[in-house]
Parts: sequence; C-alpha cells; structure tokens
Amino acid sequence: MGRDIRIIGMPVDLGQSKRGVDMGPAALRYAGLAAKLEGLGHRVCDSGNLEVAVRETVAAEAEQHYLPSVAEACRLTYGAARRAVAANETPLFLGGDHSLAIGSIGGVTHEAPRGVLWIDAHADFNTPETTLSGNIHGMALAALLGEGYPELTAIGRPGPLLKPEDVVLIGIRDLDSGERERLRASGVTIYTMRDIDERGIGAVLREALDRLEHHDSLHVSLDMDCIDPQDGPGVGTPSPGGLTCREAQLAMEIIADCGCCRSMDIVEINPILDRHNRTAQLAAELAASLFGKRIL
Ligand code: 5AB
Ligand code: MN
Ligand code: MN
Ligand code: MN
Repeated sequence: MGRDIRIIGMPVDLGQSKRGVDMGPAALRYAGLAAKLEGLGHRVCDSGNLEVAVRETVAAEAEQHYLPSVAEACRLTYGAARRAVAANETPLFLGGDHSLAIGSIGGVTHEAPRGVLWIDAHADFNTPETTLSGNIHGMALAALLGEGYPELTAIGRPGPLLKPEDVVLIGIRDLDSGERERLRASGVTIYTMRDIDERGIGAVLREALDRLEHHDSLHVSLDMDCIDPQDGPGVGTPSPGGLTCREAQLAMEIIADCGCCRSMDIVEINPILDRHNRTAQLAAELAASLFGKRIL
C-alpha cells in the first residue's frame, strides 16, 4: 500500500542572500523525516544530496546573482526528479532555497503535467525586470511559466514547464509592486492570507483542489515561510501574519485525503536562524500529514 518515497537533498543557497539555507536538508534529516514516513508504511530511500556550487567557489558570479550555478543546480534537480517519476517513486526534495523548484517541478512534469500547490508567503513571480532584490528564489514560479532569464526557462525541455491553470498559490501576503501586476495579469489562481482569514483554510484548500481537478497527480511546493514566524522562525525571508501550525497541518491533511500528491518540495529552512530546529521539525510533521498521518 505504501509509497516508494525518494528523498533528494538540494542544498542550493545561491538563489538568495542569507547564509544557512544550504543546511536545510541536514536539519530535515535530523528532524527524523525518513523515520516518520516509514512509520506510516512507506518505503523511504534517501539519495543524499545533489551537488551544488559552494558560494565561496563561485564568487565571480555574485554580480549575476549566481545565475549560472543556480541554473546548473536546477538542471541536476530536473534530472533527479525525472528519474524518480520514471521509477514510479514519490520524490521529496529538501532545500535549499526555492529556486530548486524550477528543476523539481520541471522534472516531475517531464512526461505528464501535474497540478502544483505553491504554498508560500511570496509568489516568486518576479522577473529580472520587476525584482528589487535580484534574488533568483523570488523568480522561480515565473521561470516555470516561461518568463525571466533564458538560462532558467530553457531547463530540461523547451517551452514553459507549467501553465497558469496548473498552479494554485496559497498563503500569499508579501508581493513586490511589479510582481503584483504580473501576477494579476497571469491567470494563476491565488489564495492570499486574507482569503484564508475570511473563509478558513479548509474551504480554501477544498476549492484549490477543485481548481486542479483536471490533474490526477499533484506536486506540493512547501516554502516554510508560509508559516507565521512565531511558529516557523527558521527562514530567510520571514513574513508576519502567516499560517499557524494547525492551519498548515489541516492543509496537508486535506491534500492527503485526495490521495494524489506524488511529489513535494520542502524549501527555505535556514537552521542558523531557527530555534532548536523547530521549523525543520514542523516541516517533517507537515510532510508526515501530507503522506497520510492521521490524528485518529
Ligand atoms: B521565497 C522578494 N519578493 O523577490 C524578492 O522565499 C522575496 O522563495 C522573495 O518565496 C522570496 O526578493 C522568495 C522580496
Ligand atoms: Mn518561495
Ligand atoms: Mn517565500
Ligand atoms: Mn524565503
């Protein structure tokens, strides 16, 4: 009955400015991720970490925000994702910053499209024209839709890796002004924190799943800064007014009920900024809920 879950670490920290996100995969392993999933009856195989340039060795790329090395990390991730899906596995990508999702989502959709639930405080919908920081992790979703640096939109296969109707954003509360305009014009479905406050996370999640009903497989891209910084302090771009632990758990439990989540990213955990690994522990618990853990 259980799934074959393939853990794939991608310790990329080049898509953003703060140090420490490269330790995310280790923090998640220390939090007992594999054991939690095995306890649910899944077979878990950990591939270790994919290789990515260490920042100090690619200092010459700093001016271009490490674009060549981020693109290379995404290419490697794409290949690993594609192989896992071809082997009928459920890949679980441990970041690392959110730029890795260009590779993970690109790779898991190589053979067939999937619906994507992008759970994040941010929309990651900037292009080189709209970004204020220059950081590539803020451009990941735009790149998946085919917009932005050609180096990022040409990964894995030609053409956009995702269509707007394949994506639903949840938990959004922090947009740059040019990014907001792009998002409004994009056709992507967006549930902001206001929607969640007004309607409740349960109603929002059920509607989000309805929107992706035309897909029989889903990918969950979980940026841990979706969580309120009180409950998830260990992230590089915290944003107040986020999901509580329970709201995030309920979101995972409702997705689990549909039985169609076949890949996941856990990104943006920064152990240097965390307290006693609690953000990684919460993420491991959320992954367990997503893959079938029930209270009763
Ligand atoms: B994350 C910001 N919009 O572009 C930018 O954590 C933040 O993957 C991006 O969601 C946050 O730098 C990227 C200000
Ligand atoms: Mn993100
Ligand atoms: Mn974010
Ligand atoms: Mn972040």
